[in-house]
Amino acid sequence: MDRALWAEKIIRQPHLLPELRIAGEKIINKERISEEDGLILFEKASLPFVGTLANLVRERLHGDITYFNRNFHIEPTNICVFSCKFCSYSRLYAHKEEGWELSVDQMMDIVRGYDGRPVTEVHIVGGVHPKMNLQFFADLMRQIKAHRPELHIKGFTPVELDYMIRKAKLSIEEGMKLLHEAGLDSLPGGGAEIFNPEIRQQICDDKVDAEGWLRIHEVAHALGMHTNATMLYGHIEKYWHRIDHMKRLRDLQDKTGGFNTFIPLKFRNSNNEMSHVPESSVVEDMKMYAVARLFMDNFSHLKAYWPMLGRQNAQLTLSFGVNDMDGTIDDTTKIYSMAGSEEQNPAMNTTELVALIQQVKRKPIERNTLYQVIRDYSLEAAAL
Ligand code: V47
Ligand code: SF4
Repeated sequence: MDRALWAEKIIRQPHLLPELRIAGEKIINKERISEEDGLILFEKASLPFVGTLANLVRERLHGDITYFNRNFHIEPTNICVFSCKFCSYSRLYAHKEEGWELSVDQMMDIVRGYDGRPVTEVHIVGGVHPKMNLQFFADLMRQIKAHRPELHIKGFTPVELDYMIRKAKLSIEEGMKLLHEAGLDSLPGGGAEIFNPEIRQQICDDKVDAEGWLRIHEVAHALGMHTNATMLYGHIEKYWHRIDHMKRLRDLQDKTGGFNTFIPLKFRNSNNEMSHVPESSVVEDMKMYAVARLFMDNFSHLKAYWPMLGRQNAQLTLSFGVNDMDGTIDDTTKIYSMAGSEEQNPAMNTTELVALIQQVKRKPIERNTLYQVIRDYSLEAAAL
């Protein structure tokens, strides 16, 4: 059956709560849903209800296209001055013998290790090390660009940026301009967690707050950079905290249009101070993606980060609003394996990513960081 008819049918089913029908009608009519609608969808809608609508929106925007890229990560250090309770990865400076600290030369060796390989993006994120300052990272980026100018540098969360820019005694505008000129092309979505102070104070009270996070992204957008946004869900937050978080992002996107993609990040509970908090079920995960697709109407892309979700569940999200699978990763990140993800050595080659996407009848497209098409694998299916 045609997707739109299917959606029509699901909102016309007998005994449906009137509030759900109203929210569903808005979505079918391409109207924006309110915070109240979003909350009702989380609280009262069944998974098939939100899934059908999210799939409709996904296919309206992208058809069957599912993007991925060829990327690798550099994690300069896991030493961190902050102590987020959900973090399984960081070590305090006082215990620095348990962590790692890479020099610029060591990180350049990682970059050179990709010489001759068709990666398009390096993702640089780590802990907030008190001795790795803004000049250190500006030097790193200048060296990367001197070596491989076309490699897109997506790096640093507002947590790292706020710390290094303040320490350099620069304004956010000055610091971001300097880093952009040194080679920083875009920002990843990390550090957002849950914006609402009621939760933020309980899970990460000492790092940059919501206003600081949003301000840094706004400044980046003003400089012409694109950025991503995340939300760490499935721990002690309530549904309304998720809506509040997404609303703040939607408002900034209305203002700047600078966000590329939204990435809900599922809380994983191994080896951290929140290990007593159970992880969310797969039904909850799919609902999260579906409601995100419906609420974030001004975000073009919704990404499932497979190293955190596991590749099977990431594949499932492609029926719940997701149109982007991140990238090849090449076993270069430890954040999620240390937090208990089933992906202990996250790496997928393009053949595996393409197969994962095609197995659920979607169309794999390799993109660059800015979603320009590099290769359409659906045109060469027979060759795979
Ligand atoms: O901000 C840390 C999260 C984020 C845990 O922009 C955890 O393309 C779950 O933001 N369970 C950093 N999540 C990673 C990140 C990211 C990853 C991939 C792609 C992009 C992108 C951004 O990781 C942190 C935090 O929210 N995180 N610990 C944990 N135990
Ligand atoms: Fe540090 Fe980031 Fe871990 Fe928080 S999540 S402790 S800021 S590395």
